Amino acid sequence: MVYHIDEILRDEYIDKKVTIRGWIYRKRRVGKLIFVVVRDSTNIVQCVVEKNNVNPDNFKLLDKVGVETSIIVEGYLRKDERAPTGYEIQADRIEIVGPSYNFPITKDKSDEFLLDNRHLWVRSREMTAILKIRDTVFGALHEFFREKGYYETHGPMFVTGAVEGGSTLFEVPYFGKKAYLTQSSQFYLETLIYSLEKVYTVAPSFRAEKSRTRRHLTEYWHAEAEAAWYHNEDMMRDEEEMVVYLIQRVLEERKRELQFLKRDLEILEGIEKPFKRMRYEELIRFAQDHSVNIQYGDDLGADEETMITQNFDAPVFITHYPIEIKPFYHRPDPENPKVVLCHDLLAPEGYGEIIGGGERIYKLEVLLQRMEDEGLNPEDYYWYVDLRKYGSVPHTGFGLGMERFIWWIAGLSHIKYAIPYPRTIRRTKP
Ligand code: NSS
Repeated sequence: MVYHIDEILRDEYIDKKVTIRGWIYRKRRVGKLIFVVVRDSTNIVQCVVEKNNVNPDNFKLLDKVGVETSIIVEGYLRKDERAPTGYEIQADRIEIVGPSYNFPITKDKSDEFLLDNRHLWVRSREMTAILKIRDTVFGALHEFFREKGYYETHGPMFVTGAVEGGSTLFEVPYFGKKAYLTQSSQFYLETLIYSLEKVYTVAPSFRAEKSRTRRHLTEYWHAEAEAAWYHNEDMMRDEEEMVVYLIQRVLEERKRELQFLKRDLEILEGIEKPFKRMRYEELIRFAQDHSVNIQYGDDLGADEETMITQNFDAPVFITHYPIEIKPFYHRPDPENPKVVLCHDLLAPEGYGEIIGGGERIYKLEVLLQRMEDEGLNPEDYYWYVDLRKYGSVPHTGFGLGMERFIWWIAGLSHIKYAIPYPRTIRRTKP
């Protein structure tokens, strides 16, 4: 019977006949023996192939081929403390399926080389661990929203206007006209709450970010939600519940992968709701007290986020940003219209912003005034303005950068490791 490696690494399979298939991870010849460590998507196992036990041609071929050769091995499972995962397969049949010679990825390759060969590097045990964590996060996100009564929906990727300011729009030719790649599905989700009330989407967002930081991609996966009748605090409660849920699911399902990546689990295990809330003005004072060079009215840059959140050991919500540094759609605080009812969630340990969200302006006159202040033409946003004319309601939403989240949870050094094929300012291949 064909098994996945992880299934058979247990005492009940000792002396049983098993077949596994995978790729050669390591190989070494000792006299009449070849030790091959085989990996599949689940784990690795050592196989010992003795010359006289298998077909002579296959033995010869096995001796010649290199790592990443695909192979089928049949044999008896034995316990062996010296083998990397505690067991060994004593082979009596091997089959080389697809040989591999001179696999380009060897030890000590540069980061640039690994990125150029990402199509091969995704096979590494590091990337495999990260991709499994990513899978769990995406799955758990859908579980969370569905359980909470949100409907999944979708906005278009070709759009004609900016959500988060014009400077990071990618322009694309569109049959003789201009279109842009979406920065956020928010405005479309806002239209859909009038049908479904609570909606979410997981979709790519595109940002022509010129900055080269550890936290910016030009294409990233964006989980966004929007809910009718919600105020800022209502949404923050859903978000902290979501973050705790995602962490809990990753800890349940992917502890082994986190350990493989040497993630400090104690911090993750200690994260519970409610998260601390801090107003922007408090954050600025906190930052100044911790020698960060920042003034009231400044937006947080990547360096400031790193320095500030190195002092945190749990996520913190920052609310009430000055109106000038947030996009036009944010609802001014009725108690102090110089600030808006928004929230960013900053992850601890130097990771920084993972969520941006807030309450939206729902009164027509206020929206038109804010658009005028920002020099925007309401005609470009006619459908967004329409929502304030026909039964407008208070509503709130947010966007979570999926790679930012995975970057933090997996404790990675750069966001580019959180996605199979990163797109950055200098990279569109492979
Ligand atoms: O610009 S955001 O802060 N907010 C929005 O786009 C809102 N329109 C979302 C909403 O309310 N529906 O981006 C949201 C999150 C941000 O906190 C990051 O986690 C992530 O999107 N983000 C990014 N991730 C990776 N790379 C880049 N360049 C990036 N930009 C934002």
